[in-house]
Amino acid sequence: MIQHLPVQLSDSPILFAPFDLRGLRLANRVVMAPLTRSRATHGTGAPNALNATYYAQRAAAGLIISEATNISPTGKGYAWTPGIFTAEQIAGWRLVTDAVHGRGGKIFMQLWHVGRISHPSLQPGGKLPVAPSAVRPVGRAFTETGYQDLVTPRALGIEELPGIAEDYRRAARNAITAGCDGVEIHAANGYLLDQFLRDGANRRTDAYGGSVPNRLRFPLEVAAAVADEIGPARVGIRLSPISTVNDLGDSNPEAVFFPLVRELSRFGLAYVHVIEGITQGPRDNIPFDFAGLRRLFDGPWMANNGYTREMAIRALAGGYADLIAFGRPFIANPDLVERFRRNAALNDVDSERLFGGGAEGYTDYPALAARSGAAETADISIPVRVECYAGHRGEETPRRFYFGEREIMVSEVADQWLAPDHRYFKVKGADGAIYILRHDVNADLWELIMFERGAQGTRGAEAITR
Ligand code: 8OZ
Repeated sequence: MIQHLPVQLSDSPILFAPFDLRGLRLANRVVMAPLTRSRATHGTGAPNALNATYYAQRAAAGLIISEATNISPTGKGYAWTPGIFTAEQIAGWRLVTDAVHGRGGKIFMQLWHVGRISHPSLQPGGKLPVAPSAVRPVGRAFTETGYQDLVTPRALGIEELPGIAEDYRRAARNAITAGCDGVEIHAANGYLLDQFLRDGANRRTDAYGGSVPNRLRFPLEVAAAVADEIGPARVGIRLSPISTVNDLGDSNPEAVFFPLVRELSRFGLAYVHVIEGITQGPRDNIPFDFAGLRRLFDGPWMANNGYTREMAIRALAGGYADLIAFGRPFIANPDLVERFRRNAALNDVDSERLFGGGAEGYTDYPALAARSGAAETADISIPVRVECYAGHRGEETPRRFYFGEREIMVSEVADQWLAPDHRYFKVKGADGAIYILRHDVNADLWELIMFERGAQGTRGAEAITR
């Protein structure tokens, strides 16, 4: 029996339209931005089960970009950040990628070398951090014993650069071995590659400093090495042309970033990810032509910095961006996609618990409570692959579905409802559980939105992945 339900439908289908990221199908346009949380295993820098839970909770994002991840011991600049240069770290990341994929998500790893934004206590042998030039940044490093002043770094010799490009290449390979869908090269926020790009930190007089082509050289060599190693379609890059964080700036940002993006456009990369304005800060009234920058790149464009749901819809609908990355909203709202879908209120971030510590302020942010009424009980939203047969009126009816590796045979369609843009199916699985599947008929996207296992009385996403 088919009923029409008064379902509150989304006014923003563009946010939830799938996206083809150079062959990788993303369920929607809402990206989880890279977010440093400093909760990797102490001593080893390997991700752990708590980290896997945190990422799995956020797997309804169209794409997760991992927290910045050290490509080498000298690339590290913050206490308890994860790495991707040891077997233990690769195994730790496998926990994360399996958990994300098990919930139908996709994940890229952000590859990070901090350059001068470090401290001897975080460096192998207590040595000085390295940078393009021996220019001391103003600021403090987050060390295991608290904040300490940044120091004057050691300028890299030209003969050392191929080794660092090789570290990026190996890290990219390791990320793929760990199960990541791709990598994002961190060339933003005043870290090593950004230090080469901008003249506030690059005072070199060799082939890697001075003119704009020289300052682009090392970042482009790294992009080429990583793209060569894992294929350009699995490589994104993050830029922050006018951000002043980590004491970095440039005397003429458009003169640097326009040619850079023009060059990157030749690679066939997965995407360019741009932080507009000052990272975590103001984004308006800043003289930089981001729309002009976007036009120079022939490929997917990801925008970031202080976007709201409405700003994101406008940027996507206007054709400026293909994907929008959300940072702090994703820290506080594991179900951010569902909240955007319902246009629901967002939790606030607990700023005291951003870096270091355990589950508090990390995996304990509440998801929306379930509502009553079949179509409104969407306390989970897991993209699923559904195989159908033609029902008695020729309409598609689920026969079986998969989330991650798990296959559920449908033994009975107990009920179904129609809404203007969606169809809902209440089905009984061969495992005895009741599932509600939602089909977005315009986007041809299926999601599992509700789960009940009668005997145990458990329901929701936790029960499904158990
Ligand atoms: C905040 C705290 C620590 C690191 C960045 C990786 O700015 C970071 C970061 C941000 O890109």
